[in-house]
Parts: sequence; structure tokens; C-alpha cells
Amino acid sequence: MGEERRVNGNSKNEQLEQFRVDDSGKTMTTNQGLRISEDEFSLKAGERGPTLLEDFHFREKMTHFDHERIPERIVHARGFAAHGEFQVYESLSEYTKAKFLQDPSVKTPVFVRFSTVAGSRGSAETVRDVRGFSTKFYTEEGNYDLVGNNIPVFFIQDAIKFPDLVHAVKPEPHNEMPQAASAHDTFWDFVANNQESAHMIMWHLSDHAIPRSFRMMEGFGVHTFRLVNDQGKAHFVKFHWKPVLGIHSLVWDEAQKIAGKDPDFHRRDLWEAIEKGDYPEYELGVQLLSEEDEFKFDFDILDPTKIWPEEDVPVKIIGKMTLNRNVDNVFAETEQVAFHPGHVVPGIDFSNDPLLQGRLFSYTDTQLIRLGGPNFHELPINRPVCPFHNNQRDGYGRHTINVGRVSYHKNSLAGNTPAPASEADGGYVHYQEKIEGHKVRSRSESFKDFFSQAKLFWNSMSEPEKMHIIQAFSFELGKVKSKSVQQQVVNMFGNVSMDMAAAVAEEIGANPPEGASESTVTKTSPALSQLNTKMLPNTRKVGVIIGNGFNEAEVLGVLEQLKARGIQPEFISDKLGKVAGADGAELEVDHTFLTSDSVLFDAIYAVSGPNQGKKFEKDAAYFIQEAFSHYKPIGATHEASSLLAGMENSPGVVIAEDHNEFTLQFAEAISAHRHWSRQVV
Ligand code: HDE
Repeated sequence: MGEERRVNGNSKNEQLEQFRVDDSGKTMTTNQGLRISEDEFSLKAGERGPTLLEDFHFREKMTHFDHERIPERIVHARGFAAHGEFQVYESLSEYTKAKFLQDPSVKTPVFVRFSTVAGSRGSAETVRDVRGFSTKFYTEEGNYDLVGNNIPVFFIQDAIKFPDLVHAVKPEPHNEMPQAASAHDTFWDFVANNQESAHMIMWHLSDHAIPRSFRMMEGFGVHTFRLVNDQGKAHFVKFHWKPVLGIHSLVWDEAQKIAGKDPDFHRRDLWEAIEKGDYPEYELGVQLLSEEDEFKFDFDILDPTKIWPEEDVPVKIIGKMTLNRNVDNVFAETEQVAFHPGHVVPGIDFSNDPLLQGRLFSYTDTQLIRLGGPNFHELPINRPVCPFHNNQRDGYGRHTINVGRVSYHKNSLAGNTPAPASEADGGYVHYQEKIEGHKVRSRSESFKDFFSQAKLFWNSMSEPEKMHIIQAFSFELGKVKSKSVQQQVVNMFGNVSMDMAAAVAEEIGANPPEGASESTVTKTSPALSQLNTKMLPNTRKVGVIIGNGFNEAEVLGVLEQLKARGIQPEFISDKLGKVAGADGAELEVDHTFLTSDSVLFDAIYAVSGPNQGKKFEKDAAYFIQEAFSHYKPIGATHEASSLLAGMENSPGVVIAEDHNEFTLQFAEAISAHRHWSRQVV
């Protein structure tokens, strides 16, 4: 064979470069390259006459436009993506022969697409939902796709139920409502009648389902996979992405308001971070289990509704991914990228998780309809960086011009090429798991405990997190019209916690849980609580409410010190233009009270300035009050402290008496992200 399969970190970029086109400054042509002389008027029989069929330019332009949309993804339609690279910290050869996990000096190019699941392509991004976290590694052995979510378990145990789940959560078919929301009858009817969903629902109603940023959420492969080393020895593995910035979430009221104020909130956040050079980073972790330990747990490791508690099976951190380049064209890259859990490389293999097994069929099938045929692998974003050769030919949208007459195996006319590679030469060989059994349609007994891990999750939550779950249940079920469905769900979750279910019942006017038997699990897993996450101030956005005459001696110093800690101030005033400080320094205003809102910031720094007038004060006070009610850090100059009436002595509220002290305390308050112990006034 002897062909060059080695690639360096930039090769995906180099490959994409061939397809990148900048039309500016160029002469306009048809798609056949013919120079166009007129693009505003169709060809007519006389100035006031009918348009002629002969107008090939009009027909080409209009036909292309008519076909601009392709079917959106049936799930995960709303997504945003970026390019980056991945490096292992040290060789993982003990566990896998996958080449991209061997050499710490190799940078593997990656493309990552984040998404919501339920909403249509134009839906708001901060809705309550699972987030997709798909990574395509362009390795020298072919593309490896880790197609995961930000929640480590799933609603169902068998892929055959996926169409039912998705039909239940999508807008109801008779009136196509509600958009991008699970708070409606059919979803909760599905939950109550498919109780394997219990554990996932606990996650779905937790803060994990309303992330602050794609940069601050985890990713999970969900299923159990296998790593196989060059001796053929296998380990079961679960994959984790851990965000370097820690895991942070919105609060529900804020998430709903952002959906209106900035439906693009998450993509804007990712886009801007990358443009500023604040490259999002995630560490890759693996939980490893030897084949001998398969039956060591009180759950089945093939069941995708179960986690392996991190305290029992530690997460070994093996490398880091950095997202460092925005896409050039959302359609060509983010929309046309085609992920598939079956895109693997030697050293990575599957388990018999019945959810994973079904996915291995679905993803190719969905690309056929979405991307219009079997040649989607030839689109620039999907092409491997290493060469690929086989006897597949023709079909819609074929790019490759295959030369020669041989397109079959085996052959003699082309020396029996392209030829399969031996295992030693990188040929993929499936792990030879021994399988025995009857052909059955049934669920293993070992998959039938639906509530123990739901209880483990509940036990592991802090008080504010528990409160959020009860509120989320009350919101979701409060939107359900069927009393019967409401009661069924209350009864079901009595099996997780009677107290929790009773509290929800009280909120929605249902009866306390009936016929339930609460799980007896008392164990906790501290790793499940977001309150145990890393607290860093980096890249947090602070809205600085500022007006003319502000105390620049104080404020400019504070801003510098905040910036030195990676905190990003943006200026908000009553109008755009410049504001001038007491000694003449000028600052450019970024937003007005009209174009912005406190929900778009992580913290507020009230600076104001003397005599801004009633309207300014009213708008500023509203801004601050709302941020306060979302438990956000608030800082203020002494001068602006009057805007904070009633909040002064609350946790996370810092008023400047001494500048240095102030910056330190304010930065700490910002790192803490939210101040849950605050009594909302
Ligand atoms: Fe998917 N899923 N899925 N899924 N999934 C799709 O493929 C499917 C599941 C996930 O950014 C579709 O290209 C079935 C689990 C992500 O482009 C489709 C089942 C997990 C994305 C599909 C599942 C995921 C998808 C729709 C049940 C977490 C977006 C468009 C067995 C591990 C990928 C597409 C992107 C997309 C099928 C369950 C993650 C229809 C049948 C579990 C992140 O093929």
C-alpha cells in the first residue's frame, strides 16, 4: 500500500482551504462559469412584455434558491459548531491501539457540533432540553465520531422506542405546539408510561438542562463502549468531556427570558469567545472497567439509563480539546456535517447496549434523506484527512471522478485493488465477543430497576438544586392539561422520593403520590452536584451600568483589575455613543437599557454617575433588581449604591468602600457564579 496516512494538526484546514471561496471583488458568473451581464431584470419579450423561458440565468438562479433548504435534522436540528484540535496527555496504549490516543505531540483536528434536541432549526437555544455534544476527530486512521450528550444517561433502553420518545416530545401534531419544550401532555404521558425514563427525567429537570454556555457543560458518550489494545485485550469504557471552566447553568426564569431577548444566546457566546481568543477547552476523561468486572455492579453496564458513579469508577483524564476556529459558513459546515456513532477507528469498539446498536443503523439512514444521497462523506466537512478508496460508485452528488474500469472486488485487472488491509496494517477488526442466546424480543431482568439511580441523583443534589427540580416538575406538569397524566407522573416519582413527589403534587393541585414505594437507596455521588464544580471568574460577562460624570479614578482601576482576572466588562447606558468620566476619560457604550437586559450578563457592576435622571435610575434599578432575583453577583460604587435599595446586605452584593478590597470581593462573588442563599426581595 505504502500511501501517506500521516497528517499534522493543520491538514483538515488545508483540505477545507480548497473549498473556501471569497466571492468579493469577483466577476459574477453562472454556475457554468458564464459571465453575467445583468442580474436585476429577467429576459422579457419587450420592456412590458412576458418573461421568456429562454432566460437560463433566471431559471438557474431561481431553481437554486428554491432548493436552498434541506430537511432539518429530525432531532438536534438547532446546532452550532466550531473547529479545534485534540491532544492526549500521555499514551493510552495500555488500553487502546487508536493512533490518535498514543502520541502527546500529535494534534488531531476536530469539529464539534453542539445542539438542542427537540426544537426546530430556528428555535431558541436556552430552552429546557438535553444538549448534543458531537465531536468528529479527523484522525490519520479515518474519522472517529464521539456523538454524545451533556447528560450521561438516556430516556429509553432500546433504540426501537426512539421514534415514540421523539414523537412524544416534539410539538403535538394536531396544533404543532409547543415549540422546543417538553412541558406538554404527550411528553409526560410518555414518561409515565415508559418508566425507564425516571433517571433521565431527574437530569432533564435539573440545572444540567439549562446550561449557561456550551463552554460550561459536560459531554458524555452515554453508552458503554470498548477500548481494545494491540494485544487484543478489551476494557469497557465510558467517555466524558469535562469543561475547563466548570459546569454552570442558568436559572429557569432567566433561561425563558433569554429565549426572547436573544434566541441565539449560546451560539453567540461560543462565537464571541472564539473570536476573542478565549478558546473553549474540555478535558477528555475515560472510566475504564476490565471485562472481568462486567457483573460487579448492582446495575447492568449495558443499560444506558445508568451511570457508573465516579466515586466507584474514577474518571481518568487523558487529554484536552481546544476549540479555536469558528466556521466560515454555517450551512456548509455545521449543517452538512454528518456524525455517526459507527464511525470508529481501530482500538475503539462497541458494546451490546441495545440503544447503541440501534443508533448504528439510524445515523447513515438519516443522512441519506437529509444530505440527499450516499455521497455525503465527500462533502468537505465530512471528508477524512486520510485517503479513502473502495468500489462504491455514482449516486446523487458524486464529487469523485473515479478513473479506470474496475469497480469490483475481487479482480485481476487492477491487481485485486483496492485491497483490504491486514490488522497489522491498520485494518479494522471487530472485537471477537462471544455471543450465545435465543432470538428474543425482551428486556433483560438486569435492566428493570428504574428508580435506584434516580434516587441516587436526588440524594446527591444540594438544597438549591433540589428546589430547582421541584420547581421544574411544577412548571412542566403545570403546563400539562390532563389531570390523569399529572397524577400518573406524581405517582411514578413517589418511587424516587415521596417528599419530592408530594411537594410537586401540592404545587400542581394533584393528590399525594399513590401506590408508590420509595427507593431505599441512601448513597450519594458528590460528583453529580454542580455546586461541587470549579469556580472560576474567567470569561464571565459583567454589565457595567454607567453614565456621564462617573468616578473614573475609582472605576477605571476596578475595570482593569477585573479584566486582569479574565472578567469581561461591557458598558450599558441610556443611549449609545460615549460616556465621559468626571475627569474627561471617555468610554464607548456597548448596549442601552433598550437593546440589552440583565439576563444577558453574569454579573452587574453599578457605576452610574451623578444626576442621571429619573428614567436612567428607573431602568438601572430594574436591571439590577432582575439580576439580583437571578442570584447574580452585584457590585456597586458608593455613588451608585442607592440603586441597590434593599439588597445591600445580601450575599454576593459588594459595595465599594475601598477599591482594592472591593475588586477582590467582587471578583470572588463573580467566581461563585450564583448566590443561592440570597433571599429574593
Ligand atoms: Fe441521536 N440521532 N439517536 N442520540 N444524536 C441523531 O442523526 C438516534 C441518541 C445525538 O450534531 C440523528 O444526523 C437514535 C443518544 C446527537 O449532527 C438520528 C437514538 C445520544 C445528535 C439520531 C438516538 C444521541 C444526534 C438526527 C436511539 C447521546 C446530533 C440527525 C437509539 C449519546 C448530531 C442525525 C449532530 C442526531 C438517531 C439516541 C446523540 C436520527 C435512533 C443516546 C448529539 O440519526
